[in-house]
Amino acid sequence: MMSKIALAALALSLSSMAFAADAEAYKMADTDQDGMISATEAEAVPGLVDQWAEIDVNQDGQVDEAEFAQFEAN
Ligand SMILES: [Ca+2]
Repeated sequence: MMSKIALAALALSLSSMAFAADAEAYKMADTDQDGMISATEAEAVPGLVDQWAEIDVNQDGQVDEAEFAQFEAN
């Protein structure tokens, strides 16, 4: 039986692994490395263009890392 502390530590390490994977995917998608994913860059990411209007929460025509993390979480 795992202690609550061990479970909490496990949950924390799993969530930071998921975050690292998101950050890696984000870097891959940001082909010009300007820190934002443009609509053009999004065309290379499966599913991203389809959900663009929902993902681009602030409607600035770019997807930032927080918006992308939300997309990855769905
Ligand atoms: Ca970019």
